[in-house]
Amino acid sequence: MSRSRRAFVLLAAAALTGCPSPTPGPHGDLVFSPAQLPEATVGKPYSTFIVASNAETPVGDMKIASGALPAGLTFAFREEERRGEISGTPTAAGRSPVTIEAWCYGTQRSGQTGRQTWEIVVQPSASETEAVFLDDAKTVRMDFVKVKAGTFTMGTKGEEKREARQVTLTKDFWLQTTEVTQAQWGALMGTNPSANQDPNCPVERVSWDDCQAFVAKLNARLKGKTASLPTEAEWEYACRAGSAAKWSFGDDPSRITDHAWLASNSGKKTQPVGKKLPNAWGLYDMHGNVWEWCQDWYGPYRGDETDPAGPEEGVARVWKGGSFTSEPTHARSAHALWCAPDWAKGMDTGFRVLMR
Ligand SMILES: [Ca+2]
Repeated sequence: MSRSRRAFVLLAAAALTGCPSPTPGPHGDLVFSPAQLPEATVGKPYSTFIVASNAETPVGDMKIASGALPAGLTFAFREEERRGEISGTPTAAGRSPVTIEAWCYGTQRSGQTGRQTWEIVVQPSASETEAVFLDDAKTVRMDFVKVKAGTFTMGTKGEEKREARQVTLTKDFWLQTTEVTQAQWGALMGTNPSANQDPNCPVERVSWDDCQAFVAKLNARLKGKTASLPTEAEWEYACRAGSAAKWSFGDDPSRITDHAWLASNSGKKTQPVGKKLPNAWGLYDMHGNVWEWCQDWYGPYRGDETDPAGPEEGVARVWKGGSFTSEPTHARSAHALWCAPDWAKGMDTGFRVLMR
């Protein structure tokens, strides 16, 4: 086997196994580094170089052969420096496998090609968290993350029955990082109405009225804070976590099963909370698993608003986020359904708690 042929086989093996690249020979080989890309963090600038040759085997070109970069990052071949660069500021947590292919040029290794696959991991940004214990022995806890006040576009232009509008939330709040679990429900209510019984799964078959009873019991335990359901605006703002895209991680539906339990991957039942990737603010299962009751009556938007709390009266309360029975489009950040507040038969309907 010729030397260049041997080098190519070694590179192909490295690409398949994810092993570190082979050591360059005396005339230079096409090599990739680093073997593993450093992790990125949402909201923090990211820059990493992919060098694909040593000095004696200049790289002629380099491109993404398959996969997609996390939202907010871009790939560029720096022709003058003969190397690839991934840079930008990630906007959503997640994992993205990406295969980069390089070609070399010049007399020694002309036409040599190599590929390597990396997994780019983007972690959520560091955030303020708080735990609330639901029993005196401190065995059952609810976790909350601080959501800072801000302005966002609520709804999606042209895709919802209600026109998109600008909404400003003037007060910080704390939102539960997961849906309320059956263990949490049981600790305060002493019951478990759920169809799919599992303490780590979200409680379901709860009406909006039942949620108010849970919140009242929680408020009796809280000191210095008040719990409620989130308004639809608060829920959607937290779900988006700074993203204007269809889902918190972007517009690519092929990535949704990293973030959500939907009809395609749930096995037709609820799943334990917090097992999929969180959004950029550290909130889990905002897309999928169970629909989440919001505080508001469902109704038309009233144009741009500050701290909107929905219509003053109505017949149905808002559901957000889609469930384990949903298609991706029904799990979009902007999408909403509605239901009578005393309806408690939804095997895919639960909630999460807001505190301020
Ligand atoms: Ca959910």
